Amino acid sequence: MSSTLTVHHLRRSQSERVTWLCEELEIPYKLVSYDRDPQTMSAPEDFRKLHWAGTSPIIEDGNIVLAETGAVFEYIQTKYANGRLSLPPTHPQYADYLFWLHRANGTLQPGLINLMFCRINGTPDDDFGRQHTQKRIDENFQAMDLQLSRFPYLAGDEFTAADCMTVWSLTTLRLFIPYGFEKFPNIVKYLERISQRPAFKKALEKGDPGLKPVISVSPPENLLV
Ligand SMILES: N[C@@H](CCC(=O)N[C@@H](CS)C(=O)NCC(=O)O)C(=O)O
Repeated sequence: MSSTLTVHHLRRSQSERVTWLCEELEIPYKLVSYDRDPQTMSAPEDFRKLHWAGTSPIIEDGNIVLAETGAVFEYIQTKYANGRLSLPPTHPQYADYLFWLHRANGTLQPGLINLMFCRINGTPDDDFGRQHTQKRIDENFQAMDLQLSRFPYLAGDEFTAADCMTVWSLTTLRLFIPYGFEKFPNIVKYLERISQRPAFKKALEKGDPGLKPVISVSPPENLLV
């Protein structure tokens, strides 16, 4: 298959999900990588000027420039995947597929980022907003662990884009906010399985050379913020 797709990848960021998706789909793409500003951890100016959103991921395809992971996934899946890595509405696990595909960016990511800022700002543990967000995240991990005790992947028996969408929040994001999975053995086993996938390894090698997948039970020690 030919493609004119360029993935603009900010290292140590959630655009890891897009390079991984492309590797799983075996789509040809051009990868352009950028480093975060070491002081602010923001995207550099040459990345920010690609799209007003200035956030990673950003893709280019012909004269289209697109940001926002959910939109980028839908674009790639619709234009280049021909149904691969998604489940059709007739599939018995279609609803699970949709739920976990959207749960990652709709609830999990915003919650975890909120907790990251609480930590950076020194928000007290008993702050109402912090407690509320923590409860949501704990419930999410519990539900995810239960699902993964029944099935090998989030949508069920098949590996799908819902896995590509979610794993970053369970791995590399932990370099920014330390949380462990001591209470969630099925998430840990799932991450071990995922880390063995050739496309996952390839995406990390290409986009974030030297980054060891953060799949440990306990939080990583060398945080980036
Ligand atoms: N909801 C957005 C969030 C994107 C986002 O915040 N990306 C972070 C990287 S993990 C970013 O670009 N940070 C650098 C910056 O804001 O300068 C998406 O899924 O694309």
